[in-house]
Amino acid sequence: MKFVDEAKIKVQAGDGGRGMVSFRREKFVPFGGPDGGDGGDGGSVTLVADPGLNTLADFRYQRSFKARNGEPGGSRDCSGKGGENLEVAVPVGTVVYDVDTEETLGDLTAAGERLLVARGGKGGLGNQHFKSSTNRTPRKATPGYPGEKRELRLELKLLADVGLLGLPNAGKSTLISAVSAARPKVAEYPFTTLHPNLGVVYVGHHQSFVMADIPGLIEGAAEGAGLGIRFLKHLQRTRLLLHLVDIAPPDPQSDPVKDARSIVAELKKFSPELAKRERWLVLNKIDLLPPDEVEQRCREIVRRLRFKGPVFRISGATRDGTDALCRAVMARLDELRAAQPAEGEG
Ligand SMILES: Nc1nc2c(ncn2[C@@H]2O[C@H](COP(=O)(O)OP(=O)(O)OP(=O)(O)O)[C@@H](O)[C@H]2O)c(=O)[nH]1
Ligand SMILES: [Mg+2]
Repeated sequence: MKFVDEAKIKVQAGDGGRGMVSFRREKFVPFGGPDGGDGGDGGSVTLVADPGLNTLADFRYQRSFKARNGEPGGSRDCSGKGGENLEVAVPVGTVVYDVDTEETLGDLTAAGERLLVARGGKGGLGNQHFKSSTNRTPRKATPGYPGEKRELRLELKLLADVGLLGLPNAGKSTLISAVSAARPKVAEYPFTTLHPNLGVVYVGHHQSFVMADIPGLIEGAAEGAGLGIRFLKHLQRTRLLLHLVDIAPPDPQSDPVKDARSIVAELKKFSPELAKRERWLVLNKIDLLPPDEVEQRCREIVRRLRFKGPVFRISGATRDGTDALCRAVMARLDELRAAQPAEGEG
């Protein structure tokens, strides 16, 4: 099970400008010395870790990056202008490999961290460097060196920001399918999901978060019932948990409140720390009941659970309420990040 996002890009640094051959031409100075300037250095390409990004998806559209060449040297000892460097923003956590050598070039783990991936070519030397006691009129200058070129493979291990918790059939996989490009299997029997799935949820243009769908939990999971609680480890680095509760379970004997409590009990057995993580209640499948009944059941569930945190009413199937939920999650994640940056964030 691998949660990686990958992209291949080409980077090319600028070539150095060539050196100039030129001689001083001044009134009353018949034989001016050499005054050809050096060429400018080519621009380099540097990757910069940007905490505002969390996917490599943008590299599907732009795959090649080239920095500017240096300008050639001029007369009168004028050096050519250096080519501008090019910075390419990548998400924090990106590991960079050279495609040809399979060598790891670096691992951008902290916001603002930089990695030079293609060095600009040095500019050539102007003829002023070649004068000597025996050669006062050198006609020699050197061309600039070519910039480095590389093909890179970028790899990003996705870390989930938000985890979905709930009984089997609560609708976790349906929700992640509704709000992200992840397409886990959805079915009306319990334990459809056998391994975690991650999805990137886009909110607006440049914002997104990563949601993790894990297999359903049941009472006794800590003792191995159902699929057990081992998948909870995938939620350990999340900042927020969404606890999905089916408000209209098909079995009339089942009690959503009791079920919700048992999930929290299993969570505590797995990790008291994870049990203290911020957890929102997401009452799902509201499309199955008339609005007044939804209202009444939701109120009762919240009251009996004595739940104090944010409560959302949604339908993963019709997507009713899912936008509002995702926007609220994004806003909360921004707040949490600003208050306490995770390792690797600035
Ligand atoms: N009417 C309705 N049905 C839903 C909704 N969400 C999920 N379902 C149905 O509920 C059943 C279970 O959905 P899943 O998304 O597979 O549930 P899950 O929580 O991922 O279940 P496990 O993977 O087994 O833990 C499927 O038959 C879904 O079609 C909803 O909002 N409304
Ligand atoms: Mg599922």
